[in-house]
Amino acid sequence: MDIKGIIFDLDGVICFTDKYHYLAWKTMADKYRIYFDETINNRLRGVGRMESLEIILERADRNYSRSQKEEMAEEKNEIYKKLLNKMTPADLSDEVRDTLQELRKRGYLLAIGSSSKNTKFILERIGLKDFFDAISDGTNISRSKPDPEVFVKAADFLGLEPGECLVVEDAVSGVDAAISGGFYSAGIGEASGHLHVTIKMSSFEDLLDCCAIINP
Ligand code: B16
Ligand code: MG
Repeated sequence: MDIKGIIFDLDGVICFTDKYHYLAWKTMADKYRIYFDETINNRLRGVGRMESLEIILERADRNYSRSQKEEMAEEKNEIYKKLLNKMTPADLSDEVRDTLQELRKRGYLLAIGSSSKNTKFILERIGLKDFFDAISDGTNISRSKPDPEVFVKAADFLGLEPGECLVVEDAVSGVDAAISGGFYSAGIGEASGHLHVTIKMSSFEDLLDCCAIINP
């Protein structure tokens, strides 16, 4: 393997906005009396906003029109953004900050590959607005993970081929996307249990040892 670039998922890898996604969807689902719990929430990891709403609506006992669905997704996003507003650079762990800085020192190109349309706002809140060499997010894709589009664009923005990049993911849908796009993958959390993930990580700083083994 000759890894030149590392593409990081955002939610669940760089920061823990996943808890805010859950709270926001739960508030929306309760309002419409739709059953929603953490197990259903896990299926939303890495999945785009409207696709996430469709998964939640599997438990609804009525149909909603396109415009009603757009309104529901917007309501969720407003609640989510209020929660994001409370984030500060203290929400970026020392472990993630130090590991990113060390990877940069070692000469890797670093990018974000996130399905979220709120990516730039979140990076600004946690003090990483200008840190990455490229950002590919929900605003520049038309297909959500497990489609590889978000990572293919990230590699393209870095000027690299997929086979020169390692994708770091917490979601099974994200590892599926990386594999189908021809990327190496590193899984953390739920994604570390993926059968075909290239590297299984138990913590973010594991990346330092993994990269030293891959590119000695
Ligand atoms: P937004 P990631 C994903 O981010 C989240 O995991 C997923 O739960 C969310 O629905 C999606 O972003 C869209 O987010 O509503 O902010 O556009 O894991 O790809 O960084
Ligand atoms: Mg994620």
